[in-house]
Amino acid sequence: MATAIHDLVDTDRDALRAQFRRDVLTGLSQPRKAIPARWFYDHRGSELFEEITRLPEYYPTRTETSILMAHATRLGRLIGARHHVVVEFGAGSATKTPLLLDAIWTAAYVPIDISGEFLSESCETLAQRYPDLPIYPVEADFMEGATLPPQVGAHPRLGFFPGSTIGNMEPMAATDLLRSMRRTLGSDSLLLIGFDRIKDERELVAAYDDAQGVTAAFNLNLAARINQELGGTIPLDALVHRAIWNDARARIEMHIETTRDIAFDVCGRRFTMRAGETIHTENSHKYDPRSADTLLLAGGWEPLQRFCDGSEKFMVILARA
Ligand code: AVJ
Repeated sequence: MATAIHDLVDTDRDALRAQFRRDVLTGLSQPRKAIPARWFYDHRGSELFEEITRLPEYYPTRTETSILMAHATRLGRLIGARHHVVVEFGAGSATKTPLLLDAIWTAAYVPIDISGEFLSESCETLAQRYPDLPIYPVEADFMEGATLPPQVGAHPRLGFFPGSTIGNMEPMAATDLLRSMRRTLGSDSLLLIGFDRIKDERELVAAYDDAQGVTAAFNLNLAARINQELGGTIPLDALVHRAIWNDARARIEMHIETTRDIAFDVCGRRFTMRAGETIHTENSHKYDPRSADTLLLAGGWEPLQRFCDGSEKFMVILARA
């Protein structure tokens, strides 16, 4: 029944590996060690993230889902009766996608994700639910500006960027990404994007430091991945997970902290860390309605409608190019 799934556009798995190596070596060589958050998502990391989305403390996924469910009809009316090519950035398991696909007219679906293996699995599931929908999976880092498969045709495009993934980027990078999405999608396009909201610090920190330790495992999986894929010798037993709220920058930061002085190799290069030193592994920026609108406008998108939950935890914004 997977006849509508077109071949995975696997542009550059080798390039991806080389980029991982570069990012890790560069990141560990800095005075303040930092590795970009996108490298969390190997197959194991993508699975752990799915587990995070089901944690009692991690409210974003279920809140965004409830927003999309509550406003599906209105969303459908706003988007209108034209068929759109839906392009999902960082599609992952694509669990929220049916909420959108059921509400609008879709000519084709283009999920873009950095983990091709994970992408193939989620496309199978979607293809069973939508046997007539053409699906064009693209394995790519959407941060690098993806090109759409030409077969998708000339329909207007609807970008779908749920989950508050935009929060991983610092404002300047977020602006660049929004502009690059506008270029990818064209001037006759819409964007449906999720933002996590600024809220009580305890609630935010709990969402990134859960009682079951799943987020800790997700964070530390990055070190395990470096050991496996880049011939690393990082002593995993010396590492602990940290999640802190940076109020000045309105973001949750995740770090991997070392409990003792350590020395290790990656790709034949030697690195040291003092006890208490960290590798900064993620930023998750939080927004209020104004800062989200300002960011969208700077990125070339005009906000049309904001959808929120009753507790003001999360928001989904529909914008046009
Ligand atoms: C997938 C980037 C939206 O920032 O909340 C979850 C990733 N990191 N728990 C987020 C994440 C730790 C997540 N995003």
